Amino acid sequence: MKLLRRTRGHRASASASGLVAVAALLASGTASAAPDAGIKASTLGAQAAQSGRYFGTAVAAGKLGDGTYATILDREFNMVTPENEMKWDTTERTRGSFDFAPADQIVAHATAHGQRVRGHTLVWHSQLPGWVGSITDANTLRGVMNNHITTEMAHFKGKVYAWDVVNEAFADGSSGAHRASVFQNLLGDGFVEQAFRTARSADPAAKLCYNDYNIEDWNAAKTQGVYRMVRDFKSRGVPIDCVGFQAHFGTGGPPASFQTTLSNFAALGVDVQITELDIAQASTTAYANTIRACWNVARCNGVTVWGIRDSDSWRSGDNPLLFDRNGAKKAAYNSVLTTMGGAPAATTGTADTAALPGSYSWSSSGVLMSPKPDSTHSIAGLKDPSVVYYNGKYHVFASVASASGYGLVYLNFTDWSQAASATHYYLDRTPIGSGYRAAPQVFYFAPQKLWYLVYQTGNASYSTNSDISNPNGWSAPRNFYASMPDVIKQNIGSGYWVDMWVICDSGNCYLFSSDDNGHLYRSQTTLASFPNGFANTVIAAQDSNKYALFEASNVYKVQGSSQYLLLVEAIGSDGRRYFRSWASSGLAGSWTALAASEANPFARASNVAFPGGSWTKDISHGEMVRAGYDQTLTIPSCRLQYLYQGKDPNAGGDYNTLPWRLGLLTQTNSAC
Ligand code: 9MR
Repeated sequence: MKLLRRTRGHRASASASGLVAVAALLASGTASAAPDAGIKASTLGAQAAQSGRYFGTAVAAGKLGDGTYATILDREFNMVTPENEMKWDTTERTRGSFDFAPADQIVAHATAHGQRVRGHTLVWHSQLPGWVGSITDANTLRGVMNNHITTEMAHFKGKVYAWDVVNEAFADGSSGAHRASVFQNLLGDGFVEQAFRTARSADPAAKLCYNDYNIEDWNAAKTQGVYRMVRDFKSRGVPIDCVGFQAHFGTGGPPASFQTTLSNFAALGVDVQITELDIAQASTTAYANTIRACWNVARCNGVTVWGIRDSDSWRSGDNPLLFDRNGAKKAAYNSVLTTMGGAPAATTGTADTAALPGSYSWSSSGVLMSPKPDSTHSIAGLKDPSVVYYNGKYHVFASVASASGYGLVYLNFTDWSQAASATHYYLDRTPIGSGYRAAPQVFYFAPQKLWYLVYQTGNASYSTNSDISNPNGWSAPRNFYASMPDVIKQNIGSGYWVDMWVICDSGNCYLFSSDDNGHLYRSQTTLASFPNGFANTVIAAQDSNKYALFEASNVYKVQGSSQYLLLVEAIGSDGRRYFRSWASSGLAGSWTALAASEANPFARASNVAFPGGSWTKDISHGEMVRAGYDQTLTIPSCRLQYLYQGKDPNAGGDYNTLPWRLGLLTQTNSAC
């Protein structure tokens, strides 16, 4: 993003510079070798994702406020199962009166951190309120069961990836038959089929699973009973998508036949998952054998452990989990990670996690969004997009530029194919007001339950809103700083103070900005003080060639890893815009080159394919499509997408009147 009323473009001077200097970033190191295939991640979720799988955990709503617990949860796991909060005795304790508040808390946390949710469980004989158990009439029970399934699934529609529709319907022992329960006793074997059919109608997009324990041994009568039921369902078209194997194991771990069991079920045409894994005393071999059994079966698409620390376990006396009571990784953790193909992080200091590769290739869409001038807004360029996916929609904020200056616009749509037809809301008609407002960045600040829109006005400014989809809800601009920090005044030269960017970790928030003069600045405040208190402004990175470290910086947290990603827009030797990238293990840390040169860029016309026609040679100011939407700015570790501005390569003239349009890059060299 450029400053208002810039009259001079950069292309001539950039070409004159003739080359891009080798990065002279403060405290930079050497680029690590690009992993060419099979990246070794150092967290469970990121490594599972390398093979398209997930790694999940059971979560208790009451523990989300525990810092150690939440830190491990958000670092390691990309699927969560509410341990008790979606069960009948919580959600419908009295007939017809539903309480989803505890589960909503977990779902909100998961969504904000880019984690998917497994719904557990709709129909189960246990943790069932007394009033259901007292029903004596089949029709009443059928109605009650269907209503429970429909109401709960409707509430979480679009937010739950897979449901344990029925849990533990089969008896232990040698019968291979259903266990006694109020459902079985009044409705017979058919209650399971009824539940699955009702579930499919309630949320056709959710995966529907049957979940049980002691069905891991292929030779067990219970396993055979469940297998016959699934085979029968598949042969008659009863909707079932997956079978969950709880895997609550004794010290020896899984039975020898576990992999056979998983592959035999998968051969029926269902996905299989390990849904509640814990192993008494957590032997490394027992955990490795369990993971290997799943990884050897293509349709085994995820593992969930039943809790984080031993102290969180329902069988805590057995110390069955991957983290000890203090939250330290146990030997079993490293065993699981290496069995999946990952590499344990170094225990001390250094940038340990290589979640992202060292080189990139992309495919670009055509133009997805163009200016929509109206009677009071004549617009040349649509620029600087910020995007979050929230509540089933992409929400895009962007600059609109013209000879008369800069403003902001908002649009939303459900799918990229709908972007072109979205309505453009001009934010100068809201309390944000008119005048110089540009380069927006949007995120949800979870501690305050408020959306923030950060933008430049000459100062670094922000507005807040409780509803991202309501353009009129934004507050009037406020400034982060009383005035330009001294270090910027001293270094900005003839540049401009642009492109403010906020990102927070669990303790602090950081405000990055650029000066179009080769400096990236960083200020800091505490999470508790945000949005106030930004101070200690320092130069986070610099380059003696200002075009090599120009503007439009983005900083992200890589999901399931301890890696942060820095992108900075540069102007290449051909005068075209492109992005360079660096990684760090901390937001205030030093940045190590990732894909940071013109020859090995993060995103440049040279590593982007344009299947629909090459409409731009500039890959300029934009934002990654995030995995979540909160202040941690978490992005996925694979299949990255970047919304950017590009323009007709033949267009020229005053910078503010260039015909910028928005397009989407999708990573094509992802290992997963
Ligand atoms: O871990 C759960 C524990 O907190 C509850 O008290 C218990 C109540 O039955 O349920 C535990 O989770 C169970 C899961 O829902 C179904 N499979 C067996 C799990 C361990 O008992």
